[in-house]
Amino acid sequence: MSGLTPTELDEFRQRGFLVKRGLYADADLQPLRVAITAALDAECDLLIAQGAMTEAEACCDAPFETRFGRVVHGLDTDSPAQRRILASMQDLFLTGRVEHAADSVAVADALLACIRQETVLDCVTSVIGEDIIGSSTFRIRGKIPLWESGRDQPYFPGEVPWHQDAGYMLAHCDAHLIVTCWVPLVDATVGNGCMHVYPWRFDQGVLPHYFGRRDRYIWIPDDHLPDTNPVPVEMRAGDVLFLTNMTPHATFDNVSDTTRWSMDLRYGPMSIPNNVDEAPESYTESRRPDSMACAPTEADFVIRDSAHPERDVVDGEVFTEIRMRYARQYVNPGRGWTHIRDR
Ligand SMILES: O=C(O)CCC(=O)C(=O)O
Repeated sequence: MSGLTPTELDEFRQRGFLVKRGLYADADLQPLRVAITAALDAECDLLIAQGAMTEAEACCDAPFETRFGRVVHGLDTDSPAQRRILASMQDLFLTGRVEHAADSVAVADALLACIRQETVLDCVTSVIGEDIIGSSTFRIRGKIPLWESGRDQPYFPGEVPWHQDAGYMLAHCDAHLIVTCWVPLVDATVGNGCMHVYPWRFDQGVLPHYFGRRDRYIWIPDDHLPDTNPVPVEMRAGDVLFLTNMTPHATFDNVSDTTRWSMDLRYGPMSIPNNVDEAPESYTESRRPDSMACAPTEADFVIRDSAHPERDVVDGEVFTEIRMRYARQYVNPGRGWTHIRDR
């Protein structure tokens, strides 16, 4: 049976999270792993050609699970080569703000295939209906072993503190249920930084977030977290964790020797405020926030429009073009969270 069963749907509604095992087969994820590896190869080749890195430091023979962490840890801390590798690999989801050494369409193609995976879309359809907008705030993350948390750069490798995805979106979007699918590309364990969640219904709403961390993440301080126990969610590669935009979640330091690769994908109903077909220039400082897309600095795209299937984005090149249109769109009024020192 495709999609969520009534029991699963009920569980998702009551707890705000649900794990579906094996929605992606290994062969579904492999093209993305290959594209990530090719992107890392290209960055290393460029740095080797510039004399900023040695062949040995590129760790070409290391397996996918360990290579990225070994490359980063093998380079001098905060050296230009280490910063470059981190910045480019952090931007695998393509903001257009980093010039990649590799052809980025390869990653876009593989990622789009994962976003459009039928088994996943069927489950998303069970929650929000069959007409679906892809929110561009999807990410590919490599959480590196033993990365010092809270460094100045907002790099993904360290911990991602407690937050709700709604905390990052504009406030008028709180009324809309947006589904996050968190998918590990390698097995995710407590040791390598799996997801932790608090059971929390969508209608329980947004908790106070603060800013002021060196790594620039916003977060929910401990005394505002739900009065229950968080749940560590260990998963195999290809399992999918479904969350709502209100589910508090976090990931902590990776104390293993593998890099915890994952992707987080976001799906909204067609009724969600979005920027499909909007010119990025229409985002000006004077525009009313409640007329904006939920995440205004990144381009949304149509995943499924049953009345107009020609609008569906199915091609990696088109997908990349849509993303790139928003590469210089920085206007985001935010939601006015408080700095931690003013608490
Ligand atoms: O993958 C991670 O480490 C954190 C992901 C996350 O917090 C999110 O998808 O909102």
